[in-house]
Amino acid sequence: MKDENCFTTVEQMEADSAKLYELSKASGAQTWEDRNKNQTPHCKFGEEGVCCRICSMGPCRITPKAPRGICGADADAIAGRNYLRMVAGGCSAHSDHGREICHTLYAAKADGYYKVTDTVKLINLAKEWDIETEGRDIYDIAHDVALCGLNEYGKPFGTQKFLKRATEERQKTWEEQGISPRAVDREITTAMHMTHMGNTADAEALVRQSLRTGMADGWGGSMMGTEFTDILFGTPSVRETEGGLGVIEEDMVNIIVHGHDPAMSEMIVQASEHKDLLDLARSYGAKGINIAGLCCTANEVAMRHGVKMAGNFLQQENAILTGCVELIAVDVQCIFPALGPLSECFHTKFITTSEIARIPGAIHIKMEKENALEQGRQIVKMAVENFANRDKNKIFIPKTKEKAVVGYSCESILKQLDTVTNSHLDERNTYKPLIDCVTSGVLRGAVAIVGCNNPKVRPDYSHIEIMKKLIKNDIIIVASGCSAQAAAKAGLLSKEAKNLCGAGLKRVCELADIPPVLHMGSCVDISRMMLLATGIAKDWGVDITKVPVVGCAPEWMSEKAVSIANYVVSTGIDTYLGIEPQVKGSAKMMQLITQGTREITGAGYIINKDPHELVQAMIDGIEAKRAALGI
Ligand code: SF4
Ligand code: MSK
Repeated sequence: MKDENCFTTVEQMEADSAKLYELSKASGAQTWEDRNKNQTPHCKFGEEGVCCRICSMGPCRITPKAPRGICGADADAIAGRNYLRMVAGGCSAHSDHGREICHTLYAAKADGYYKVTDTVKLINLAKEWDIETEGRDIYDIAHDVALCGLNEYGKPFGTQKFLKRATEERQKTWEEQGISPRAVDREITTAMHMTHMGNTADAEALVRQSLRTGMADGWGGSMMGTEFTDILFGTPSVRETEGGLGVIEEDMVNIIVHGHDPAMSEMIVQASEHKDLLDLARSYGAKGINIAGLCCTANEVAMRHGVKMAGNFLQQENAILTGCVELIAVDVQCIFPALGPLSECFHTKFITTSEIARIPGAIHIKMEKENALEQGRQIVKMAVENFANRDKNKIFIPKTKEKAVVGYSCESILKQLDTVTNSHLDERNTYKPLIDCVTSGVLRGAVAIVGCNNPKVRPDYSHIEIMKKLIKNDIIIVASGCSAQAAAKAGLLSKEAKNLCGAGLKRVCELADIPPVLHMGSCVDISRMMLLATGIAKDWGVDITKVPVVGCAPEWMSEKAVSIANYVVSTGIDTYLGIEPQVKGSAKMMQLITQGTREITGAGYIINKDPHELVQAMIDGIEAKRAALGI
């Protein structure tokens, strides 16, 4: 059984990256490390959120000597507008992804490439949305559900249907505070309109719209993205895989899938199992076809097929630098434009597949729902035929990889909890066993750790340090996105990681047969975490703000993360950030996001760039919630 010294450390990961970086120079490659040097120090006005370029009288920058822009907007207005625009950008990305999945479900047919896999989930959702199910063909139901979902993006009246899943207390708070989101597109448009020149200059109003726009993401677009993906490709179930650059195989054709929307990667995974393509790979001297993932596409296919995870956000270039990636196929979001020129330094073919993400230097194969599998085959064939073009002098695959258990959807968690309560039938399909562990003190609480990497902090270090300290303190973790992959690389998604836990969490891991860090999926799957927290609050019978559960994004970088943080706070969950939101130039905005939202939603941000201080603040926050509950 592995002990503390046997898991891959951040130092080992850094040594791998350093070696790859060094070798990259011989290939004429440039990586984020080079560009980061060129970009630092960053512009102070941008970093503090007090540069406005919303109209062409500007850009206006706020200084003590020039406290207002030409139109009279002050630092609070400018930082607030920039912040809301980040939320709108993030909400639009998640929600357009969710909408695309709705369209994929709408196009699903019994003899098509996209089919309904989880019929139970489909029928449950149809019933939730008052769509007739009795005696109807499953695809007729699917089309009605998809249409109903699509309507959530642009309906003229009413609020998001999924809000009804929340606790009554949350629904009441959202309604009273005026942050229940209407149609997804409406909230994004309102955010853009409010921040147009000559509109809202009041920071609090901008923060309120940030909360509502974030809600349109988490309880709208993202939640639909998750539900519809499960219906199409199956609700994730527990399965084993591996994580780390060592999953790239020297003697196989390696294809990397990267991005977020699994419609493309699902077809590539299917095609890679076709006998004729495997035979073709063998005919080129390869032992087979190895698919590995990056970023959230990795999470999607790992949870449903056990596909291995090559790495997270700041490792996307490293994968190509191994010299053994025949092809990298991307869909949407978090894809470095640098992959175009970088792949040209190697034999790697770089394929874009979405009109949303067109990148110079890529071969563009627009995925069409009617031809999706043929296109998946075309991509796999291209990779196989490229195997012979490897340059043997450019090969270096780090050996580091760890075992990982993935696929903890809410359904999987409930199922796992049932295994420990088989004698208490009244406690089946509930979170009560988990709640009992928390109230008895065996577990102190739970943390949802999410988000990206960011060169502003030591990549992966914050994720891994924070997770290790939490599990040592008997705090269970749910993780998604690139945070989950950081955990995978460090072995924290393996069952052996129980040896890094405090006695209470170790016992829970043994009884429930789970790792201490539960992989819940991709960025849109943070909606699963909202439903998990909601389920716990309902089963416990306390307000969600009182449950000893907090959220954490130690290394976040994207607009999507700002949107997520807004819906997590709106859901009543304190959110600990390791990167400062770019509003520091406004004391009022800093007050609003850390304290002001507590008056509106009962939760706010705690910000600290030092991971050790941040994790201690989390532990203190969880203990304070326990004390308030009298446990
Ligand atoms: Fe300057 Fe106002 Fe225009 Fe912004 S909106 S660029 S602060 S004049
Ligand atoms: S992929 S949004 S870098 S978590 Fe979802 Fe990772 Fe952040 Fe993209």
